[in-house]
Amino acid sequence: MMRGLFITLEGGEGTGKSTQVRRLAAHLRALGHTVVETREPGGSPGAEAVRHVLLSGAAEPFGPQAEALLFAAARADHVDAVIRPALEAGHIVVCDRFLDSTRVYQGAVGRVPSALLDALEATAAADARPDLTLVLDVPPEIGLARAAERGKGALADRFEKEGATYHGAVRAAFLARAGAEPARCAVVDAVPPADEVAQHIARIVAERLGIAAGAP
Ligand code: Z5A
Repeated sequence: MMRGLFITLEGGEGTGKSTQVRRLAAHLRALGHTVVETREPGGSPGAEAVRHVLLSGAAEPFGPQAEALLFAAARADHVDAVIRPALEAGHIVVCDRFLDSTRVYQGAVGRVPSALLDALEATAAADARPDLTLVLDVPPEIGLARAAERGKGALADRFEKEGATYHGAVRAAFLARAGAEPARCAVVDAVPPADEVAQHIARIVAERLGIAAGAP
């Protein structure tokens, strides 16, 4: 049985997930918890190798279904090597993207059938399910401008290079998932400055998970 807490941050490009994963982890550590910060695709040596294949665009010609299989392969390694051991040790895991990203990018936008995604999820994640998912929301033009500013000079990756229509569909699909699972998900307005967003997230985590100083 898993004893820790599993928090995921989701949302489109440049919504500030990585920034807020760091802030939330620091906040929880300051409260005395042991926190594992991680990300997808990646988070374990095997999954980081698959990340490179996915974000370089090497798998794109094979289509969204093949990409879904690769995201699942990376996830299986990440869950086995990092997430499950941390939860079993009673730690808090804060993860930048997880199952909802597959449902949005490969499912809602890539049109991979949900029966296949159900099967991949059962195999790759099994019982490692988020206790709380924070869906960071910004209009795509703001997110893309932030990502462009951060990555100035670098080539856009497989997903960054998609246009505004694509990123609008991603945003709508994340909001739909949050609306369908309100007990697990909370939508966070991620337009305000990062400090404000971090405070909002800390309040949600306290309210939803009852996390205070001491044990999670
Ligand atoms: N993907 C998938 O298709 N299926 C899956 O199952 C999974 C993933 C797991 C991973 O890309 C891609 O894989 C992803 C979906 C797909 N592609 N997309 N799009 P990634 O890991 O390389 O990138 P990302 O997850 O999209 O994150 P990101 O673009 O790197 O952005 P972010 O983490 O959300 O934001 P950030 O790095 O924290 O902030 C971006 C910039 O904005 C930075 O300069 C910050 O200083 C700034 N920032 C942050 N917050 C603020 C606020 N509040 N105000 C102003 N500026 C801010």
